[in-house]
Amino acid sequence: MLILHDETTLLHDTVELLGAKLIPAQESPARIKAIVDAVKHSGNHELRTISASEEDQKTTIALAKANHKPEYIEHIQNVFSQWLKEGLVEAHESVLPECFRLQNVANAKLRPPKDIYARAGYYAFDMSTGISKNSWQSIVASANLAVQAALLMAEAPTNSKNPFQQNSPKLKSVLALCRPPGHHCTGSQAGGYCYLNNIAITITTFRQFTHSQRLRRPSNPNFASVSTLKFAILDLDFHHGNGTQEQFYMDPTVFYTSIHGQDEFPYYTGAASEQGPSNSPAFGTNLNLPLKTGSSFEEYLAKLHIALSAIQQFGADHLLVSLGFDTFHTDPLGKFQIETQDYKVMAKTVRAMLKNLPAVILLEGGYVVDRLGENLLSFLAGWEEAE
Ligand code: OKS
Ligand code: ZN
Repeated sequence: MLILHDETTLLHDTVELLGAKLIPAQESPARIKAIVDAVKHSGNHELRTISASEEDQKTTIALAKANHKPEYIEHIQNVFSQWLKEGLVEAHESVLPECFRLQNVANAKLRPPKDIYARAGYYAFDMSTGISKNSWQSIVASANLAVQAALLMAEAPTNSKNPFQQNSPKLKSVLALCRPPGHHCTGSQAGGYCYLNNIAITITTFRQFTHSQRLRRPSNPNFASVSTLKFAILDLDFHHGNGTQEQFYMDPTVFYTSIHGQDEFPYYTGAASEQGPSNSPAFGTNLNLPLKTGSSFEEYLAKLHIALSAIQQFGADHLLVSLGFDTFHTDPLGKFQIETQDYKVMAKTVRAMLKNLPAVILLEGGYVVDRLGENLLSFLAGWEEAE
């Protein structure tokens, strides 16, 4: 497997609220270090360590603006230095929200507070998304890994019978070691350790840079006959990807399916009833498969088959995987009974059922740091066995 990594993703280092205590965030730099060490040690994969140039950073931020409000992006980028200047935070500390956005306020136009202290709560929905001195650099580096993964795959053959792509090199899959993760944050709120939606940014990149998309301009005589790219998102993290679901809820060209802990974080989304807007072409392009606390791998596999059949039926051009290892049986933030060898079966099942789909795999959660490496290697072994 080609694996993309950027050392800048290690800089983000923050705290979160757990019960009554502030603790070092469980989404830590050590997670990526452990994975990189294991990958290097195995010698089985091509680890490509990249560094986002200024040009890459600009492109990534421009692509992020298709999925997030510009003022939200500006806030995430600048809040730490603004708080530092005002003496609200020390250099080694993190920005955390105080007062969250009110919902359904009658007769009031909801707008960002003028107070920079208050604004942290306007642009977040929980207290697990602290912002440290170098967080922004890591957030952009993480999203850039997603962009670079998409750019590599945009050159690869797709199902769209694009004449331009027939002689392109065949890259079937790529894994990006994104950190921070992305599937929880919405267009204007950080949450669940997520700041920019890496999956959404991948899709924007494909739409912008795939050759077939250029064919879709009305000036092209083949315009009407060239179909729109379709994407399938398979969210294997323990938690429901509320941010990703929201980004594509109205979009009939993107199918989102997720297997996740029922009634777990982020608590308000992830029900099977969320199928897309009724009476719209996007109805049926959202498939939530919640699983009870303590579910076994057999129960997980049954849901996985449902998700994969639905993706087959949808007929996507690209597969995007939100890969989390917080489904592991000892994970502090997950409650499934999944073990290391199960990830091999899981990945093999996915790849066997979706063999022809070019795939971008992005890292999301997983917090048992000293088992992350072996769990990822197990997943990749199964994936490559079926590829
Ligand atoms: C407690 C932790 C809240 C975030 C849990 C979910 C993070 C995750 N403050 N999402 O996929 O792994
Ligand atoms: Zn998770």
